[in-house]
Amino acid sequence: MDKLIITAAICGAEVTKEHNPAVPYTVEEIGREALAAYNAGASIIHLHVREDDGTPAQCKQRFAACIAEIKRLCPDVIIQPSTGGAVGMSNAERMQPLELKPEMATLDCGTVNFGGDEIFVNTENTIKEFGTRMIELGVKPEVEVFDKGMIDTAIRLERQGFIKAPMHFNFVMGVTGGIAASVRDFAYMVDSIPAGSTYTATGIGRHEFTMAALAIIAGGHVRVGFEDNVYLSRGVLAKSNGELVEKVVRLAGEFGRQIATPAEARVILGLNDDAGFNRQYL
Ligand code: KMH
Ligand code: ZN
Repeated sequence: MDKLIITAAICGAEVTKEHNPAVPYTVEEIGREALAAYNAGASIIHLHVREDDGTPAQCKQRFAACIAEIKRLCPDVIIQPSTGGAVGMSNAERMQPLELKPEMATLDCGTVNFGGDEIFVNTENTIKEFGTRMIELGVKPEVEVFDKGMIDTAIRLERQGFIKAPMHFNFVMGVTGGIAASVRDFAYMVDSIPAGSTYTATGIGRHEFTMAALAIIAGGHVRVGFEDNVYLSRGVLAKSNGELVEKVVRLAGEFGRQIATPAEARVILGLNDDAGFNRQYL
């Protein structure tokens, strides 16, 4: 079994300091949270950015500033900007961080309800546009799937040349409007991806660590972080993203799964392969 890649989604677009005062907004705070996650064992930082007042941002300049700060503090970590941004952003806004040629970025493979009137829109043409630009710029997509049908979409678009194989998926489970975070549905997702693919499991809210445990056992990888959950355990707020990563490391230790360094994660994900992915640091 491969070593375990831990991704820390340190910031998100929807969670705020009202949910947990440690949620980072400023460049300095984002650097602090990335470092805490990295020191605890994260090899990938999934990155959203904010204005200093917490407003979700997506501009290239803010991403560049945050990436520079993270690289200063943890030079070898893999940085994975979000192209999902926040609900309501235009495609042009969302694509901006790709121009910085990060090693990875998210590629959301379908539209999903986020509860109430919130809809996270990813039409087929959006996915094709983002996928094409990622191929042009040598960015490895993390294929974000909120339901099983999104896996089928990704497989179809890979066959049509909009995504390169082998694909790396992120099963986002337990979002309102998406697939449930159940053992049955986790197994269904794992069984549905093509041979040779890799995957990360993300459980939302109270499902964060149950999905992590399943992925640890099944040979997948794990994402945790304030974007998905702000609690260390029931009713106990995490003091930092580092605490959430530490808990995954403890769970992995109990099951005898070793933790991947960023260099090892690059090998597992094929980031060093001659597939046109960006190897240089920004
Ligand atoms: N904030 C959501 C609208 C991604 O990072 O690609 C989208 C999201 C997915 O978080
Ligand atoms: Zn995200």
